[in-house]
Amino acid sequence: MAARKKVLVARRIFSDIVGRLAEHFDVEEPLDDTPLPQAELIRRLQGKAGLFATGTELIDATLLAACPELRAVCLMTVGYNNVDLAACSARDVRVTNAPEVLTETTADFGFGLMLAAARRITEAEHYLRAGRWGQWSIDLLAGADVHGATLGILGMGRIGQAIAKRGALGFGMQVIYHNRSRLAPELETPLGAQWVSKDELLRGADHLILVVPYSAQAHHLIGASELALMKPTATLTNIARGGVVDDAALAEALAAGRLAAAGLDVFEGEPALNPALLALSNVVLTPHIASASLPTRRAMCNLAVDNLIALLGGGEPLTGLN
Ligand code: 8YV
Repeated sequence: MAARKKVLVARRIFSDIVGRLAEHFDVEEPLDDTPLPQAELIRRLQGKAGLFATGTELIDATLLAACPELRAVCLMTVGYNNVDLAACSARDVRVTNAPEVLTETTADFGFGLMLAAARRITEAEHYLRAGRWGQWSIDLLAGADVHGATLGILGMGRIGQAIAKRGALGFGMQVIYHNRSRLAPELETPLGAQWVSKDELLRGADHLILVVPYSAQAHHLIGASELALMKPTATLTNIARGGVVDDAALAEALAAGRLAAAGLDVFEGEPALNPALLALSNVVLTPHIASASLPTRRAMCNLAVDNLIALLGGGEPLTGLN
C-alpha cells in the first residue's frame, strides 16, 4: 500500500473536520491559535503534500522553493491575497479558495456593520454602559437613515451583489456601484443597480461599502482625496481587506467631521489597529469576523478539505484558482 500523503493544517480548526482529513492523510495540526512564524511554517511543511491554509499564511516564492513536496494549498477563505498564485503555478502547486459558501453570511455582517455605523448603535451602547444616560434629548445619538438612502458598493462580486439585494429589496435603497466590469442587465435590473464611475460613487453614496479583493492596485483605493469626495453625512464600511483604505486618512476624516461614521472589520496591519481609530466614537470596530457564523466557518473548512481530498487524490478541485 502506498504511504499516506501528509497534510499540514496551518491554524486550529474544528476537530471533526480535521477528522475528515485524517481519514485520507497523515495530518499535523497546531495545538493552539498562535499563528506559525514563517520559518516554523516552512519547517512543518517539510514532507507535506498539502496545506490547509487560512487568510494569514504567506505563500510566496521563498516558501515554495523551501517546500518542494508541496502540491496543494487549499484556503478556507475567499480572499487569496496572501498567496502568490503565479509562483504556485510556476512550481505546479495547485491553489483553491472558498467562494460562495460565505457570501450571504458576509453580506449580513457588512449590512449590519453599516447599520450600526449609521444608527450609532455601538456608540449608544458605550454611552449607556458608561452611565451617561441622564435624560432624553431631541438629538441624542441621532444618526442617519439607511432605508431609502443611496447605497454605494465598491466591488460588485458575489458579496457585493448580496449586499445590494439586502439594500434594494429589504430597505428600499437606491444602489449605485463601481466595478471593473458592469453587471449583466438581468442582474442589474431587479436591483435597480446603476454602474457609476468611482468618483460618482464616492460623491453619491450615503452609505458606502467596500467589497473589493485586495491587490497591489487596490492598496489605499480609498485615501484622503477619495474621502474628500464623500458627503460629510456619509458612512464608510470596510469588510474587504485592510490596506484598501488608508486608515490614518480615514481616522482624520472621521475626527474632523468630514465623514459621519465608519464600520470597519478589517485593518491595515491587523490584528494591530491604528490607535487614532480606537480614540474615535464614530467608528464601529470588529475583529475580522464578517464570515464568522458557525455554520459558515464550518462550510468554509469543509470546502477546503474537499479540495485537498480531490487534489491529492489526483482529481480536479471544486474551486481551483490555477
Ligand atoms: C476570513 C475572509 O475569516 O474569506 C475571506 O477572505 O476575509 C474571511 O472570511 C479571514 O480571511 C480569516 O483569515
